[in-house]
Amino acid sequence: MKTLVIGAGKSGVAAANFLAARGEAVLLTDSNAAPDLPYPLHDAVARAFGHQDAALADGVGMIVLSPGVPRTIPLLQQVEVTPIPLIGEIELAYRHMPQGSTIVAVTGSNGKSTTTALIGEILKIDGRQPIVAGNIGEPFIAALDTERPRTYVLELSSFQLESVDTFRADVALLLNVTPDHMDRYPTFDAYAAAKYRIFRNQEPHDAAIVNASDRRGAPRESKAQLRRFSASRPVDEGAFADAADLVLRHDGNERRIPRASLKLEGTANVENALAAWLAARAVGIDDVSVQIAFGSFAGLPHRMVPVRELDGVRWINDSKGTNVDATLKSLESFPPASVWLILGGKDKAGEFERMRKLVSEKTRAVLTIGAAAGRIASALDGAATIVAAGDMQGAVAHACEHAKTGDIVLLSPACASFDQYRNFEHRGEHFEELVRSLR
Ligand code: UMA
Repeated sequence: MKTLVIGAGKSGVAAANFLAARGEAVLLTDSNAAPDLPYPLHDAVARAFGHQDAALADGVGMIVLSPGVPRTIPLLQQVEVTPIPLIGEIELAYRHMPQGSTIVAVTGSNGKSTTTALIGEILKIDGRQPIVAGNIGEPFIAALDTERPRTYVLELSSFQLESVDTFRADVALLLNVTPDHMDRYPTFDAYAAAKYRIFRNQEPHDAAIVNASDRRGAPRESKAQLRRFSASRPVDEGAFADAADLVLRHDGNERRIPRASLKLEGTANVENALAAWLAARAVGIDDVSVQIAFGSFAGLPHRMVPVRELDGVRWINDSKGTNVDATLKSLESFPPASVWLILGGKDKAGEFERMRKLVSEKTRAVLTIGAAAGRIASALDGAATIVAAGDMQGAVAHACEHAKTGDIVLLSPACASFDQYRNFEHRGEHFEELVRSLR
């Protein structure tokens, strides 16, 4: 029986190619008649582009769903009554992963890409040759080594976690849960529940790493060993920051790494580093490798990247600030009344009202762009000067004309990018390009 793969983006094309290369019959569908295929498609993959009706499921033994495609699409509602198993690309890869492989899985509303990359860096320095994949870029199925056991560091989004089933992480990290993707989930609890699936199937020898300030912690039924991290208070079994040190406590032993050896800045990154250290410990990595990686890891593109200083104005690309909490964290680090903040993009039903206090304290003006501009303007009405800039070019031009020495122009849009861009990287690159061409 053939497999139906829904969505011809990175995950779908990688899944279809993987199955076709194994000689399995695959039908790949996309609602777009001419999807922009991210990789060349295997010749043996049948295509149904431009329509997604229930007839596509005829003679299908399994459905592989792309993370960006919600379960509410008519095709899936129609096949819901038939017992066709539905999985995601993460589950598919897991089922084909050689025995003896190790999975470190990272989720959270913010910080997951940085933490995933940092754990990858630590493992690399320790000589582990890890494979870093998932939401961070290359799909798990495309990165899978079917020949020999490897250590995988996977960034997993709530979308990807919705469709895992037998998947089990040796080490599962939940960094934080704050509202995001409220256009996809009916309630915050539904979104949080998807994130908690990262702890699914964990066994007593596995580790569950959670934020000590998250009142939910790990699920009550979890058998895994619980480790907590906190940037603000000591924890007994876990990692925390005190004045000058990062501290890890386990089984009555305590190890310290000077906080100053961490190259990344900001409280959010202290939490990410503590979580990464706990993950590294859980897979048997030496603390020396952790400290070296803390000192060398400079962060990822599109996250608080200083692009340029021009006439005393600093331009910063934080295009990865795709939800309200990410933008709030970024904004925190600047002096009062210094920031020209570019906000907007595809509206994910974010609660922009929660930004009123910090925006009124930190910004000179808010420059709105994209589809969410109207909602942002009404949510922040009276808290800041709002300029309807329309698009990125308009925002950059306005900031360039009005910003004075000592000001900061920050792109941290608190929205997804898909109304005007392919993804947040594309948006960040456009911003950097516009900023570099300023004279
Ligand atoms: N499509 C349909 N039917 C629909 C809706 C969409 O066929 O009803 C098609 C679209 O026309 C498009 C394809 O589905 O051709 C897109 O699939 P996708 O949105 O799942 O995107 P992929 O390219 O497969 O990328 C996905 C992740 N994207 C999303 O979850 C939205 C990527 O995360 C991830 O890097 C990649 O898999 C590899 O694992 C990006 C992301 O934005 C970075 N993630 C969100 C986030 O971080 O906030 C969750």
